Amino acid sequence: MDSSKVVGIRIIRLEEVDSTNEYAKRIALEVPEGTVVVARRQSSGRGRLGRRWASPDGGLWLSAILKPGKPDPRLVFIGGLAVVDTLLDFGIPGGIKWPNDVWVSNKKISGVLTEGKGSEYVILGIGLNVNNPIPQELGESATSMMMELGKTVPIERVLERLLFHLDVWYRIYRERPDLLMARLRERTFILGRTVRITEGETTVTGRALDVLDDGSLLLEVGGELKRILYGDVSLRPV
Ligand code: BT5
Repeated sequence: MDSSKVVGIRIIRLEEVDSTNEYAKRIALEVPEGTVVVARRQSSGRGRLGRRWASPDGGLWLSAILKPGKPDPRLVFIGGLAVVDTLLDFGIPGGIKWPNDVWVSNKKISGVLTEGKGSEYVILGIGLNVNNPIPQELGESATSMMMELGKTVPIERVLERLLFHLDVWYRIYRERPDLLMARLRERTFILGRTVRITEGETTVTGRALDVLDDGSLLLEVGGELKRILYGDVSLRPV
């Protein structure tokens, strides 16, 4: 076994939990870095800003406890890149919608939620639709691996591949963050496109030019350059 492996050194499996992120926060200080919490279903799965994340049986809902020593907005990209690589292992091409979504065929298949406590830990939460039904209220906006492939997918194998890729990307992040950012730019499908970014009450529309080294998005708005640190991106309907 590779002794330098970090993510997935210990896996805590739960039948049901409120949220794997919440569970991970409760144990973060007592467990070694790389511990992963995975649940068959979540009763209160969450997205950003307290939004609901549908987490029925059949999907992959997990949180990895990382201790990188400091908060860093780029940590969320580890999740997105690992999901894209995992999907590719199953023949599904996907792309990252900065900062935290993975999309396939113009639909959301995965979301990443990072939450931290100062320099103590960062929880990297990942939701990936595998064989689970997509709730009606999400309509055409979401997809699953099963829907893309037209057959059920062995979820244990998906978990194994995802943990493998998370471990690889976490190590790349620590040793060569420039390589992480280079791959992120390749995988971010919004670059070059006109996007609308909403953060709270503020909305700005412009052309996404680049993801900068610190993880922020460079936007061209009416001939001016703007750096966006955080927000919800939607592609402008054409
Ligand atoms: C996210 O938030 O995309 C981050 C989702 C993180 C979920 C994981 S599951 C394991 C861990 N434990 C948790 O409690 N959370 C993490 P955001 O960008 O805010 O997107 C939320 C929006 O995605 C919702 O408002 C819905 O529109 C949509 N959505 C909800 N459930 C979905 C699903 N299963 N598949 C696709 N889209 C979904």
